Amino acid sequence: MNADRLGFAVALARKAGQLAQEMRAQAGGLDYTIKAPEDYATNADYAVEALIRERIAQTYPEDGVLGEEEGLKGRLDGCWIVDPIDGTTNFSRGMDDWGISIAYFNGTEFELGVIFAPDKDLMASGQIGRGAFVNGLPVDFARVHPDQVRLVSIGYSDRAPMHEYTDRIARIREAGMDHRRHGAATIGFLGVLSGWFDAYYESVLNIWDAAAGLAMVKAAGGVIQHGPIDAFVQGPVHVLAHNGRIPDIGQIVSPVRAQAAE
Ligand code: LIP
Repeated sequence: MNADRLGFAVALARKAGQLAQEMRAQAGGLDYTIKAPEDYATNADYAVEALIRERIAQTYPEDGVLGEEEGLKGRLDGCWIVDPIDGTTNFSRGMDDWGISIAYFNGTEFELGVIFAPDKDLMASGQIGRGAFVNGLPVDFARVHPDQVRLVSIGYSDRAPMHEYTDRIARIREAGMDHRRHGAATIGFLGVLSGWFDAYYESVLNIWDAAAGLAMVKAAGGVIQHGPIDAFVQGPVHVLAHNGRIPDIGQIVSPVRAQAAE
């Protein structure tokens, strides 16, 4: 049975978020697996990914799944891209800036995406050609925030040199804008969709952190840029998503890349 993929993903993200919250609330707390100095997973990350894989296999057995914890299983051209818990550090410390990220990649583009932030009770969903929504309300980038100071969400990890990050902040400030960092790409994307931010950028980001957000910002009529898909499925690339109100944002966040693209 092939249900509507977007509706399926929304229901699945909600179920996944509930499981993550329940596991965090259990007596004894979470178990941790250290993957690298700045990178760890909890037993909830693994359990949520297992749940998502199981439900996809039941409903869309022909589809592949590329997940943060277990990699790619099955085909890539018709594949779900899943971050079971994006922002694991925030999640495990009890902060609310984390999300479940589920996207569908049709072999050419990120066709649909869902981000659910359970502690904020925010559900974003979108599909190319059908627009994007946050808690059922259509995303409308034409609605201009009266604040003249543009707000840019930027991600940073130890996968990039520190000076790259501080230089970026300096350029954002020099351009008369302000910035935020949340430690979870899903929150950056959710912020662009919700109107909190005008743009989100991260120079070194994995595909499972970004696929759903990119699909939704594009579906809502925003602008997305990222490294080539071939490179993206192999490892992290740069990612930019914005509402179209800062035409030179690419040059501001990454002058080197913008020049290379000219
Ligand atoms: C996180 C991203 C964040 C990045 C972190 C990490 P995770 O994802 O959402 O933007 O800066 O290094 O990759 O590992 O919590 O799923």
